[in-house]
Amino acid sequence: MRPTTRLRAALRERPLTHIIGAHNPLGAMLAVEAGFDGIWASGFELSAAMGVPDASIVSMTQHLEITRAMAAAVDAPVVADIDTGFGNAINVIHAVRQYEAAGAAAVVIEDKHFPKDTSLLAGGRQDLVSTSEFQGKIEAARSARRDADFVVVARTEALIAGLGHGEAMARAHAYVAAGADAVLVHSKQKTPDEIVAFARAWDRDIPLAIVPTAYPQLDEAAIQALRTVRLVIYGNHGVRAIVGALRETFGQIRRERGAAGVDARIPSVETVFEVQGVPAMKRDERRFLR
Ligand code: SPV
Ligand code: MG
Repeated sequence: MRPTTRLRAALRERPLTHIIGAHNPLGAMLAVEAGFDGIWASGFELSAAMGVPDASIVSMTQHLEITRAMAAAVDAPVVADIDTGFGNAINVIHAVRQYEAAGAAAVVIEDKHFPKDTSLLAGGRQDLVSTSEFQGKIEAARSARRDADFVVVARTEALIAGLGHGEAMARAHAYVAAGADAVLVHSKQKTPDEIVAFARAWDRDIPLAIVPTAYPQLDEAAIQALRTVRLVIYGNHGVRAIVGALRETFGQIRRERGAAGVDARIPSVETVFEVQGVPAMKRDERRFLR
């Protein structure tokens, strides 16, 4: 089954689909190995990996090529975080065609102005485009897709921008009217209250998606009990784990002036061989190298 069809069916039929952020094929492969249903091609993760803020600094081409590489590395659906769509509705048309051709199963487009600022930053610039302008972007995304199963997710940042439940709900309804296949509602509150209130009030047969980074206490059992949220995105746990692991290991090698202390506690070179597909290459060598 195509990843687009698989994702669409999962959102329709399964109580909860869970995906996690990655910014390279290795991360995508480890996510699938861990049992995730798909990959979140996170703009925040890739920006951090490139050493720059998540503020429309990484180009569409850079994000597109990483998305393509991840989609080629795993069978699981890749959900592309395309921020604002890199401009207006015309940029969205171009982006959707490119991401679909790159093997993404879905795009998530958010209703902030381009250039954007990252959502979880205290005091970040969170200015939204008008509801009508964003409806045009969703309609443009729908019209640009070639595979009817390619999923277009509309993301509202109304709660992030502090505009409140009413505005978030009005925008979500407007985005569904424009043809969104799902609505991502994001929050940076440290408690899940505003997301829970939104999910309980949601009365459309269109799945909600959430990113429970700021409120991790809302676990999957609680999310599933809400019934209206059918996609959970773990946004940035991979890159945060990497920052911690690299600091710890690099620091220890410098402090101890040698690698003996870290050697036993970090994965072996053989483990990395396994992950990067060396056993399959060896089988191919035996078969094909004459
Ligand atoms: C990302 O992972 O790039 C996201 C989620 O968009 S967040 O960083 O929480 O905005
Ligand atoms: Mg993002």
